[in-house]
Amino acid sequence: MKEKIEALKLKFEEELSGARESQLAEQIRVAYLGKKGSITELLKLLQNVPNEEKKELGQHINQLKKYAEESIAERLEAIKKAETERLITSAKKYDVTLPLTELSGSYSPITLVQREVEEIFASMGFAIEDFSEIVNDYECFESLNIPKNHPARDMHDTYYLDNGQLLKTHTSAAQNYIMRKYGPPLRAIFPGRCFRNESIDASHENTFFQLEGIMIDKNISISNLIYFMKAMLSEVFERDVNVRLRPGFFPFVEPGFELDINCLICGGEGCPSCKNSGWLELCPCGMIHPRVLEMGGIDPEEYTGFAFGLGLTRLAMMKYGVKDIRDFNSGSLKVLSQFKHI
Ligand code: FA5
Repeated sequence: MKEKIEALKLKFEEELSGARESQLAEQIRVAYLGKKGSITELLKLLQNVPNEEKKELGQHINQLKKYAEESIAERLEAIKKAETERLITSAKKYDVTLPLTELSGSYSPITLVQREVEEIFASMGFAIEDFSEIVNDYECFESLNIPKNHPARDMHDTYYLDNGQLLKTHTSAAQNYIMRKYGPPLRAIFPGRCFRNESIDASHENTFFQLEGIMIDKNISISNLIYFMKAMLSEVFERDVNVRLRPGFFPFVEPGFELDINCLICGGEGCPSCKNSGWLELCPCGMIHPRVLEMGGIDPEEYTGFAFGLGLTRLAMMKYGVKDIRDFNSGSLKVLSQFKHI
């Protein structure tokens, strides 16, 4: 019996050393340790061995069993490692330092126009800030003089999270944070993605970009506001564009204005992009309401300021002649590849 055990061990070692694939190692495991495997069968034979030899032989067979189990596990590990190494060495190699031969992507027109506006305002001393897309009720409404149940909230239906937070409906949601962060005097712009539960059409999306700006100092007046708006628009469009300022109501400014731009898609004749009016609402603005300054920790007796909320996606439409706002979120390469050359 002892010789049989030794012979079986040698045979097992020989077979296992030739196993180069995990499948083969698995087959060997079954052949030796499976229900009808050679080692299992040896253990069964023990029943017929005289009692005085049983203990020693049992030990030998169990040692062989343990040895076989460990050897197979080691073999499987080695095979796995070799397979991984083979995969790595055979994989196609990329040299990330090589120059691109072909540009496969391009910037979104919204990114392009955002960067342009950022540059214009940075050159006029404005800081560029970022803010979360998930905000709370205080940031989006209360701190902007829009208490609960105020009718202005109707235009700002949005997506609410279970914990009461919401996806911001306008970049004004960052005003309070910026006022507290900088304190007066301050000049800052803060672009961001906004979300509204909106009926979408050629000029309305449920997800769009705005770029907000505030300037607070002693003696800031409406003429400062108009100056900055004009400077920005003439730089972006590199030509004179017709704008009109009309009264507009926003609880966080007083007085408030709607700044419209003559539709550049139809030249003011009327088209779906401007709802046939020839004008497009682009940049509401106004003098910051004293209560909003107060909530931002700024004394309204000492400081005044203006705020504007530029419709960045609409600005991109006008600048690049995109007739339908839905094209931006369509994911259509046909649409977006037009901007590759810019
Ligand atoms: C506001 O969001 C105010 N927070 C703007 C503001 C800031 C006023 C500071 C005064 C002072 P309004 O809802 O009108 O206002 O949106 C501002 C601009 O964002 C619009 O003129 C338009 O250009 C753009 N906009 C608004 N809703 C959409 C929409 N659904 N799709 C695309 N653009 C939109």
